[in-house]
Amino acid sequence: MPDHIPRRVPYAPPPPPGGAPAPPAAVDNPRRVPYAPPPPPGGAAVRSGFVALVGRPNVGKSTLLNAILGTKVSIVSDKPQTTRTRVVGVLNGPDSQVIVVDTPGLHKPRGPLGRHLNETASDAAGGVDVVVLVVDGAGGIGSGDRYVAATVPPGLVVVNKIDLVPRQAVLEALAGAAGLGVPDPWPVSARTGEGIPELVAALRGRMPPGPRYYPEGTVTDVPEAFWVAELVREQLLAVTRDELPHSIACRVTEWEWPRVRCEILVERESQKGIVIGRGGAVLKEVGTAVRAQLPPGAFVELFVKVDRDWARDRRRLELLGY
Ligand SMILES: Nc1nc2c(ncn2[C@@H]2O[C@H](COP(=O)(O)OP(=O)(O)OP(=O)(O)O)[C@@H](O)[C@H]2O)c(=O)[nH]1
Ligand SMILES: [Mg+2]
Repeated sequence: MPDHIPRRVPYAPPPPPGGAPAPPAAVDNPRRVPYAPPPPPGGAAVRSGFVALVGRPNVGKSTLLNAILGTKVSIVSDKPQTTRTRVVGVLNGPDSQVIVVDTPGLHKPRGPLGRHLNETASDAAGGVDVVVLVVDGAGGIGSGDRYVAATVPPGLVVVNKIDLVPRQAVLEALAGAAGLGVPDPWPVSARTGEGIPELVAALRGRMPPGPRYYPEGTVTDVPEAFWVAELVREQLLAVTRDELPHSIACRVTEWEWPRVRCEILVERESQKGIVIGRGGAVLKEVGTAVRAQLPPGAFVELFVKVDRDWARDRRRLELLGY
C-alpha cells in the first residue's frame, strides 16, 4: 500500500448535462482492512450484515450505492456493463454496520467478459442478508428484470430514477415492480436522494445482530490502484460510444505516489486513435477529470496499448482485477 492514499471524494450527484462539474471535497483517509473484532463485553447490541444490489445493467445500482454511502466508491456511466467487479461499501452507524455490495448488471452475455460479469453478480448476491433488486422506474419493468428476479430472488425491490417521471408514472412503475414477487417496492431517486434515508433505515432494520465486519470508518474495500484505474475507465466511458466502452480495460502498472502510471487497453488498432483523441485531446481531458478526483498533486500518466485478448479468457480478466 502507498504512503499517501488517495482519499475518497464525497458523493455529489452528477451535474446536469452542460453544467460545470462539482469540485471535490476532502474526506479523512479511510483504512480498509477487513477484520471482525470480538463483541464488546456485556454485548452492546450491534446489527450488521450484507446487502447486495442486483439488477439489469444501467438501472442505477452503482449510483444508488454511492448515494447510500454519501461517498463515491463505484464508477457510474450511461453505458451498460459499467461495473465489472463486486464493490463493497460500508455504512457505519452507532449501533449498526450495513455492508452494501454493488454488482455488475445481469444481462444476456455475448462473450467471456459478459459471462464473467454475470457470474460475479450472482456470486456476490449469494449468502447475503438482503438481496435488493434495483429496477428503472423511468424505463419500464420488463423481461430483463423478471430474469434477474428469477436468477437471484430478491428480498426487497427498489424502483429507481423516479425523478425522471411524473408521479402517476411512478405509481405505475411501483405497480409493475410489485409483480416481481416482493410486495411494497421502494421508490427512490439515487440522483436526487429522494427516498434514500427511508431505504437506508429499512435496510438497517433488516440486519441481524452481529459484529462489525469492518473497522468503523471503513468506507470500501476497493484497492487504491484499482480505484484510480476505475476512475480512468469511468472518464473514458463518458467520452466514447458504441462498442468501444466494452473494448476498454484499465490497469495501474506503476504506483509511485503522487505519480501513477495507468495503461488503457483497447482491442483494436483503430480504437487506439479514438481513445487518444486528436493531438491527445481525449487523454488530456480524461487525465484532468481523474486528477480532479484525487488528492492535490496527483499525476496520472496515461498510455494506450492494443491488446486483442484482454477480454477473451477468465485468466486475463482476473489479472485485470475483474
Ligand atoms: N435521472 C436519474 N438518473 C440516474 C439515477 N440513478 C442512476 N442514474 C443514471 O443512470 C445511468 C446508469 O447508472 P449506473 O449507476 O452506472 O447504473 P448501474 O446499474 O450500476 O449499471 P451497470 O454497472 O452497467 O450494471 C447513469 O447515467 C446514471 O447517472 C436516478 O435516480 N435518476
Ligand atoms: Mg454499476
